[in-house]
Amino acid sequence: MQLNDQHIQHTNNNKLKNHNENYTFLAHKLSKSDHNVSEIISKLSQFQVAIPSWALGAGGTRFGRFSYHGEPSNLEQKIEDIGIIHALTQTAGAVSLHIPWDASNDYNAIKELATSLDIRFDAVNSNTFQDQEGAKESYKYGSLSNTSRAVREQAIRHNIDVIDIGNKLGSKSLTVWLADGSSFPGQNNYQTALQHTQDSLKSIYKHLPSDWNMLIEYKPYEPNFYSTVIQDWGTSFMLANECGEKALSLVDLGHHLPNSNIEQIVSTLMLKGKLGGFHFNDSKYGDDDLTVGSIKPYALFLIFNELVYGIKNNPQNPELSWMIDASHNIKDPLEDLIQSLEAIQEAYAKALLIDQDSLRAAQLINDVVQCQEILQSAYRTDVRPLIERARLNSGGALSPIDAYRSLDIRNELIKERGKHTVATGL
Ligand code: LRH
Ligand code: MN
Repeated sequence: MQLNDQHIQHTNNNKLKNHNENYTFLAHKLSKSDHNVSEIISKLSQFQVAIPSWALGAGGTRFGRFSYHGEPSNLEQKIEDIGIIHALTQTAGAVSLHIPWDASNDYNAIKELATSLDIRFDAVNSNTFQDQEGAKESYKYGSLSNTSRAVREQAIRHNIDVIDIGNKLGSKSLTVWLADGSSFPGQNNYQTALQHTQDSLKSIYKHLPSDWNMLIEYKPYEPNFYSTVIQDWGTSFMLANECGEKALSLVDLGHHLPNSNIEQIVSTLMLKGKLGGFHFNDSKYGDDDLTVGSIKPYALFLIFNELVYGIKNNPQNPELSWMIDASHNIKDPLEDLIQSLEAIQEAYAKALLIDQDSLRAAQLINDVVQCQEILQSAYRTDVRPLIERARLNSGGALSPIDAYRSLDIRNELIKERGKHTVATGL
């Protein structure tokens, strides 16, 4: 199923008047306080977030999985679904693939389809946390950190194959997340495991094309429940430094112990020029992979405050990969992703309204109250008319969720694909 301009315009018609009134009021208010509204709109339009190919079907847990019917059953249909999200939101112009879940025998055709839908390929993800049919070695006790050289070499080989696939598609970065760790005290020799991981990452790093990055994703626990080799930002940062300038840290918002100050981690990595990108999601307890901004929207806003500051003041940090990593257990995956995109755009737009100079001045004289006033006046601004205008300017829907429902897209997909298709992924 593909959407065209008529589909979108049809859903916008009865919303334009209300949008124009709200936008005119807000734009007038913001220009009075010297905000460059058209610059903010263009930044929002240029801001493209990669959709995880593994989150277009219903997710699940060990306690169960409830299908959503009409799920994509191959990579082409996954790209089409991202095309639908992008047509509606105009901010999902990229996909992050996961190999072998997205293995294909015709990557040229995949690239052509994606290009026709104005979708580019962001980071490609390797997978050494599951054993593949017919694989010689098992990752049960780890991959790049495994005590067995044969297992480590199989995992290194896989990452090199993933780079080759990414190269065919025009991707420019490899994401490495390792489940490697232990579930019981005494199970692992931590130093040996870390040394093996470092040496293995260096072997992979040697195969990175000159214009590529390697994004090292950290996580404190799960599926191992006592220790994880790449457990936190410090370990990822250390390994990235050991590998070289093309190795960077990837911040998955769900990969932090409760109450971690993630925006401080972001600011530190940017200052050191080692922040590679994000896996946006939200969580209440663990790596819950919930809709972005659904639990802690203020924390997301504070992260974007550090990003706006860093993008302006840290030229040493490379361009960032903006990606979602979520799992949809009870919501329609496409609606869930649309809500996540909206929350990301909202946090970014509110952060762009922060008067950074006044905040800096208040920080310098330790006017703590004023610092909070400056932050929260931006956070309390309803920026939705700005996001709507950015979408409208790019040919998107004023309200993507309303459009998705009024166009009855889920039922159209079920008509096309049937009720029993299952998407590869988590
Ligand atoms: C691990 C993770 C990683 C992906 C997987 C799908 O929790 O965040 O980014 O490989 O989810
Ligand atoms: Mn992730």
